[in-house]
Amino acid sequence: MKGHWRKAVLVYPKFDTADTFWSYESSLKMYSPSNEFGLPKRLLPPLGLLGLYRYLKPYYDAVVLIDRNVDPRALAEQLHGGDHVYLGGMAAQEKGLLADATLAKKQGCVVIVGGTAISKQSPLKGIADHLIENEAEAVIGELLAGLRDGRAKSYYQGSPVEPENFFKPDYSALNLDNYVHMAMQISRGCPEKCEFCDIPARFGKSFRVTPLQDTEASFKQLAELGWTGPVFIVDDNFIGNPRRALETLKNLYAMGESIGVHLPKYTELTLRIADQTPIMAELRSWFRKTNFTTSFYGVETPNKAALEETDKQQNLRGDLTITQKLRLISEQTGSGVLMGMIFGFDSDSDETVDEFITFINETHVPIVMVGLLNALPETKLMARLLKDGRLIQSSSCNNSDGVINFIPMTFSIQQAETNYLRILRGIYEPEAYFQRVMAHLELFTSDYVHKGRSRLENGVTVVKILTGQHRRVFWRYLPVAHQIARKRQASDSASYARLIAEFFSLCAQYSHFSIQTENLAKQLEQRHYESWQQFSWQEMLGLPIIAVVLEKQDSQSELSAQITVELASGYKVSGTRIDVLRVFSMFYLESIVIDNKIEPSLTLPEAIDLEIKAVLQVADNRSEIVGDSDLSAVATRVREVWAKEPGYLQQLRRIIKGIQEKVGEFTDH
Ligand code: B12
Ligand code: SF4
Repeated sequence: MKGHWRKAVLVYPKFDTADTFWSYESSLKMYSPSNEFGLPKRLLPPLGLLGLYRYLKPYYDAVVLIDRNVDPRALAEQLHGGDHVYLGGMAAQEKGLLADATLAKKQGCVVIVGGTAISKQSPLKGIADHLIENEAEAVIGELLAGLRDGRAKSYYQGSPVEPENFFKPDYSALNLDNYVHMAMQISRGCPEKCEFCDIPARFGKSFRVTPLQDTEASFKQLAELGWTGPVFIVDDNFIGNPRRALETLKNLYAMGESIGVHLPKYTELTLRIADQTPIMAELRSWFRKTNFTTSFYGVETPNKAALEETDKQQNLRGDLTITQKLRLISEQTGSGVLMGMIFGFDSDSDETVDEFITFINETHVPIVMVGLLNALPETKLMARLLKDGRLIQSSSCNNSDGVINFIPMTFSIQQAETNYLRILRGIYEPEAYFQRVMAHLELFTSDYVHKGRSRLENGVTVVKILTGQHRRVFWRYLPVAHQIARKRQASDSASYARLIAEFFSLCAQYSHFSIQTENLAKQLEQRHYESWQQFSWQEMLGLPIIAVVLEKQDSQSELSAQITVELASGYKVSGTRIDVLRVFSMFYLESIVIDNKIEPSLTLPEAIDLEIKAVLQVADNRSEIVGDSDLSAVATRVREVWAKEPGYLQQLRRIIKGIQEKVGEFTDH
C-alpha cells in the first residue's frame, strides 16, 4: 500500500474574515514572539487535518500539511507534484475553501474536501471532486479505495464512529511554534438537546471517549515536541457523561504525573458542573487538580422563558441562579469562565436587552461570546422556523457577524441587529469590561502551573500592550489589578506575577473585542433594510394580506393547493394552503391559550384540539387564504400529519409555557 501515490497536500484555508470572536486577530498581534514567517501566531492548529495526516501517511510517499493562516507562501508552488489535495475547514472558511479548491483544480489535482463546512447545500459541490460530510473516519477507506479504482463517489456522508477509529493526531505535521495553544479531542458527541445546536446532529448524541492509550500518546508526543503551553480539549461537552468525565480527569492527572507536567487546559461543558450532586462536586475538585485554567460554558441567556423555549434544561436546574453557579465554578475549580451567549430567542424582546447586558456585567466573566441566534442546518430550530415561514436565508455560521437568518418574534431584523450592537457595546465598554476583569482576578486561581514563556517574550508582549491603541485604558486599570494581586499574593511571588499576566492577557483581548465591536458598528451603518425587515414576526402576522396567488390553477379549492400570500410589508409566505393557515395560527394561539387558561401539561388530544381551534380561527378571520376550499380536512391533517412531527407535544407545551410566563410578567407589573 505504501507509496501507492506520490504526494498528498492537506490545506487549511484562510478564514474569510478576521471579524470573528475567536480569531483574536488584534490580541494575537501583540503576542510575542511571532511565527516562523514573522506573522502573528494563530490560536490553535487544525486538529481534524492533524488526524487525517497520520491516517494518510501510509498511502503516499509524502504528505504535507499547510495552514494558510500561518504560512504566507504561494499555495500554487506547494501543490506542485501533489496527486490529491485534501482541504478541510469550517463554514467561516468557505470563501477560502472555494478559492483553494479552484486553484488546485486548475493545477490538475484531485480535490477532496471535508470538515464542518460541508453540508448537502455546499457550493463546493460544483468544484471539488469529492466531499465528505461530518466524521470522516467511517468513509475515508471507501474514498481511498474509490480513488484507486476510479469509482470514488462525489459525496460521502460520514457518521459517528467507534472511538477506537477516531483519527489520531500527529502533531509533528506542523511547526507548533506557530500556535499559542494546542488542541486535543478526548470525547465527541453531546446528549443534550438544545434546539439551536447542530452538534448532536453532526457528532451524535452518544458520548464517545477516545481510548486512553491514544490520549496518552498525544500528550506524550506533545511533550516530546517540547510543548509546554495550554491545551484546548475541544470536546463538545466534556461532562456529557459525568462518570466517564471523572475517569478522564483521573487519567489526565496520572498522565500529567508521568510526563512530569500538568499542562494548563481548558474545555467546553455545561452548567451541570455546578449542580449540587456528589459527582459534580468531585468533578469540580478534579478540574482544579488537573490544571484546567478556564472553560467555556453555554450560558446562552438569563431569560428563563428563552431557556425553556430552546430546551436548555441544564441551565434551569437547582436552586442557584446562573450567576451564583458561575461563581461557584470559579471558587471550586479555581478556573476562569468563558461564556457563550445568544440573543434573539422568541422570548427575547427589546426590553430583555438591558437585562442581558446587566446580567453579563454582574458576573465575574470578562470574555463573553455573544451571537445573534441563527438557524443552522439539521437543527430543530431550523425545522421549526421553516415550518413557520420565518427562515429567510442560510446562516454564515459566523455567529459574530451580527446577522440573523430568520424573522425574530418580537422585534424586526433591523432591530435585532441594532440590539446586538447595543449588547456588544454594553459589555465591551471599558468600565464594564474591566469591572468584570477585576472580579475575575479576585477569584482566579493563582497557583496553576504554566511554564513555557520566557521573561523576555512576556516583556515584549507587555510593552506592545502598554504602548498600543488602548494603552490609556490599560494604564488606568493596571493599579487596580496590582492592588488585587497584592492583596492576594506577595508582590515578589510567582502567583502575583501570574495574576498580573492574566490582567495583561485580558487587556490584549479587550483590544480585539473593542475593535471588532466598532467594525460591526461600521458595517451596520451601511446595511440597507427592506421594509419587511422592519417588522417583527408578531407584527407581520397581524398585517393585512394584499395578495394571495394560487401557484397552479387546477387545484383551486383544495387545502393542499400551493399558494403564496403577500403581506402589506412585502413579505411573502409560500406553501400549501393548510400550511399557510398553520403559519398564521400562531397569531391566534396566544389568545386561545389565555382565554381558555390552557396549561402546559396538556395531553396530546388536547394539543390537537387546540391546534385545530387556532387554524379554524385563521380560516374565519383570514378567509382570503382559504378561498372556497373545504375545511373539513383540517382536523384530519392536524391528527395525521402535524401531531406526528417529532417533539410535537413538547414544542406546543413549551410555547404555552412561554405564553404563560409572558402573561405572568404582564400581570406582575
Ligand atoms: C476547536 C474549534 C475551534 C477553534 C479552531 C481551531 C482552528 N484550527 O482554527 C477555535 C476556538 C479558534 C474556533 C473558532 C471558531 N469557530 Co469553532 N469549533 C471548534 C470545535 C469546538 C472543535 C473542532 C475540532 O477540532 N474538532 C475535532 C476534529 C477532530 O474534528 P473536525 O475538525 O470536525 O474534523 C473531523 C471531520 O470534520 C473531518 N475533517 C475535517 N477536515 C477534513 C478534511 C478532509 C479533506 C476530510 C476528508 C475530512 C475532514 O475529519 C475529522 C474526523 O472526523 C468545533 C465544534 C465541533 N465539535 O466541531 C467548533 C466549530 C467548528 N466552530 C464553529 C464556529 C462557528 C467558529 C467561529 C466562527 C466562532 C466565532 N464566531 O468566532 C470561529 C472562527 C475561527 C476564526 N479563526 O475566526 C462552528 C462551525 C459551524 C460550521 N458549520 O462550520 C463549530 C462546528 C461549532 C458549532 N457547532 O457552532 N473553533
Ligand atoms: S449547545 Fe452544548 S449542551 Fe447544547 S446540544 Fe450543543 S453541545 Fe450540547
